[in-house]
Amino acid sequence: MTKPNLLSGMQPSAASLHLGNYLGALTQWVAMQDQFNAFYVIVDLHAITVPQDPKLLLENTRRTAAQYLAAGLDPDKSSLFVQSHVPAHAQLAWVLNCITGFGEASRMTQFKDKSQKGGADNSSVGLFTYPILQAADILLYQPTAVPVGEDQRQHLELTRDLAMRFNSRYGETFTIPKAEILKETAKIYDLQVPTAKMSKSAHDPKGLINLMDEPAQITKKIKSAVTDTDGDIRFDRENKPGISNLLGIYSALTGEPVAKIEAGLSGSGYGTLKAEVADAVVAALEPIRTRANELLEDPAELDRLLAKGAASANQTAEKTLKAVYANLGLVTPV
Ligand code: ATP
Ligand code: LTN
Repeated sequence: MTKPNLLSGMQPSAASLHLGNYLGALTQWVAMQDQFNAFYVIVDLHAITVPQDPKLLLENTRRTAAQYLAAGLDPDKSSLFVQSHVPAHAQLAWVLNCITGFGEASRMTQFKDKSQKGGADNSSVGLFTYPILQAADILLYQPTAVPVGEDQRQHLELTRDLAMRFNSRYGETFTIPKAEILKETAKIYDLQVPTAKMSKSAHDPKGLINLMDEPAQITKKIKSAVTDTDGDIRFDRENKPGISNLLGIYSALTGEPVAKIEAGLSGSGYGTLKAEVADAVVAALEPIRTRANELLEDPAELDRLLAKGAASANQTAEKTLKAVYANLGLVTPV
């Protein structure tokens, strides 16, 4: 039986992914590779909707790819590729731009948030049409499932609306995709501000654990994590956010339920909890960092793996784009 298709995407926006990206998204993507024919795209064309330093964009795209491969995305099972290597993304985006209402695009809250921060005059038209390019990313691969965080729900709704609109105007062309919202329980918080989600835009780098951090750095950050003064190792997100975050990280990494971890550590101090969490994080991330660095030392091999992903993605994407053009009434070139 053929497996259903799946697509997800990530921006190449930092030199390192963080523990939240890893536990909240990446480990779930890795787990989904067996049940699905998965396409994972590094969206460099989305990244340029805001100003980018070309050198950093180039470096971060390779670094992002290396970390995904190192964490277990298997190029023999899934297609990992760079968006700009598959021209059909930009081509389908144009078509979808032409069936999206101006008001409809104006209602996207991510654009409103991002453009308010930078001021309307500093926002590009590309940022405005970002969700339409995202719809193209998805619809080209006819996926049934699109695993994303809660913040992407509105973009997925737009994608579904555009797919249904195109199908009803021009005939069945697209599979209607469904958002698979990633587990809220896998949410990781900042070590210094444990009520805020761990984010690469954190003000204090001490709150952020990067996949590419050295073990000593990781241990130091966990040992200086903010806790509380009551001395109890107990999960209570509201009153004990720091301890709850450490327990959540420990549980996500070891697969042990929080209650069992609490019981095992009853009577111990916060120092013991921190030491155990630090060991678990280092043990999980060290092989990933090592493998990612190996891949980065051999850019030719990395580029070869990305070319293999792009070849497979191009095949599927081209087929969809051909059907779209034909159904629209564009003359097929001989
Ligand atoms: P930023 O750091 O700018 O807020 P981000 O780190 O959230 O960005 P994204 O590219 O938006 O990164 O997210 C990539 C994936 O990682 C998404 O699926 C998102 O849900 C997940 N993710 C991001 N941060 C966390 C977190 N703290 N805990 C769990 N999952 C997270
Ligand atoms: N907008 C998404 C990244 C993204 C994406 C996609 C996710 C671009 N294209 C297609 C899923 C499917 C984000 O900011 N996380």
